Amino acid sequence: MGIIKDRFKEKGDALAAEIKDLLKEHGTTKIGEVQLSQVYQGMRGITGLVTETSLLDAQEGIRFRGYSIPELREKLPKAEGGTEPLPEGLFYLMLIGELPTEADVEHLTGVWQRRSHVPNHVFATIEALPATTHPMTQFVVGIMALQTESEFSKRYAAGMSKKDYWDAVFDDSMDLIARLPRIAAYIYRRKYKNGDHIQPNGLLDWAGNFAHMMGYSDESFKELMRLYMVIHADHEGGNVSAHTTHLVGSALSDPYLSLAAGMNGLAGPLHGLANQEVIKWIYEMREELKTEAPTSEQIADYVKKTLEGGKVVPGYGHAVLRKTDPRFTAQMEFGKKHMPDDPLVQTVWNVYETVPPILQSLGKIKNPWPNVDAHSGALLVHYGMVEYEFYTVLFGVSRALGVLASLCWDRVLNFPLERPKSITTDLVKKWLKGE
Ligand code: AMX
Repeated sequence: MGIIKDRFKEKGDALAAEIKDLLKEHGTTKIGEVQLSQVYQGMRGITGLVTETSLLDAQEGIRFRGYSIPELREKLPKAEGGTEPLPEGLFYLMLIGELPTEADVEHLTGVWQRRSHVPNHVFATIEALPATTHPMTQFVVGIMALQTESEFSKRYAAGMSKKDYWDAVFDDSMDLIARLPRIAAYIYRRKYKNGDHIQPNGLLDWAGNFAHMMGYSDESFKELMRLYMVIHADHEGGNVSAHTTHLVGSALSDPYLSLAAGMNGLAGPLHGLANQEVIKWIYEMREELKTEAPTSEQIADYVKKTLEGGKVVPGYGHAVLRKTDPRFTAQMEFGKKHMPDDPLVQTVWNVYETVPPILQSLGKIKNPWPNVDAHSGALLVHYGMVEYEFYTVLFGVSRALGVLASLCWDRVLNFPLERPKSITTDLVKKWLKGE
């Protein structure tokens, strides 16, 4: 643990010094203009955040520290006998800014294994909720129950120096990441498998062990989890889950409080919940059409019906991206390799052929292409994980990697409390009248 923490601090101090110089020289440089419409329309296109872990290009998709998803699938270390990247490696890359060696990844696997113990009161708190409670609610309650373990809040109460904030946030982030798979798997087995829980396997990697604890022993499901945990981890800083975690963390709320806040945002249907909505939408379509393999014409009719009902087609569109999401493509490649004949997966591909031209023809949708959520559910169903309400929890476990790596950076760079200015429409009217 010491090694990675020291490396992080070294990188953090170096960048903090660079930023100081940069602001001294260029602090008053203008980097953009803001139009009134942007203020009213979700701040789209306004640059207002620094997030070091990843950067989104509207055409190319996400790059983590400069590496695209196909590059990561090639360059990051793999599990023995596997071909998909290990999420430990991606976390190392986001945190340190350099590709890890096999030894770095092995080290992180060991650190997370050693820190993965979840105290009993967390399970008892989850048990206090009705089993019917949405898995995302159970997940957030579990994270909040775990907040009793926060080093940051204990050290802050004891008068920790400002200089040490990063250190406590780092420790909390590592503990949280190590423990989340156990909490998530507990919720899964509680809600869907009669509370028949599976003990962790200390010989497995982080994602492999997560698959194991959920009850999936198939080697290719473990590979899917490794890929899934990598591609959902981060999508620069402005998305709801990343931005919320960062914002709440800026109040010096500890990583448990900050992550729980971000996860509440991920639970929204326009954000992380879209993956459950996609599979629900496909199931409803199959039921209505009474076929497992709807034709392109049938899909097109169903899409039109969805739109006429005033609903969005889930899994399509994006606030920033303007092309097919490379995270969709990575999952399509996984599907082509492991389950090319699966009818549900084929329906996802058929929807991909059919939906974009229809959305495009409406003229108002900025991105008619699929996002990450359009594919993930069908792959999970293939392995028997049909409980689609749970899918956003998987997304959340993965997203913790990115938002917590970023939170470590926020504190090592000493970012201040976030507090943008808001206005009233009355004030806008006065401005426009020149008052
Ligand atoms: N189906 C139908 N209409 C859509 C649409 C879709 N998939 N995507 C966008 N639109 C509509 C919007 O609702 C909006 O309509 P309005 O003007 O009548 O209100 C119009 O097209 C313009 O929207 P936009 O500028 O293209 O998108 P946005 O930045 O406002 O929203 C997003 C982006 C993702 C919320 C939107 O595309 C959407 O609702 N998609 C479906 C839900 C989804 O897949 N979300 C997951 C996103 C990825 C993630 O966070 N996991």
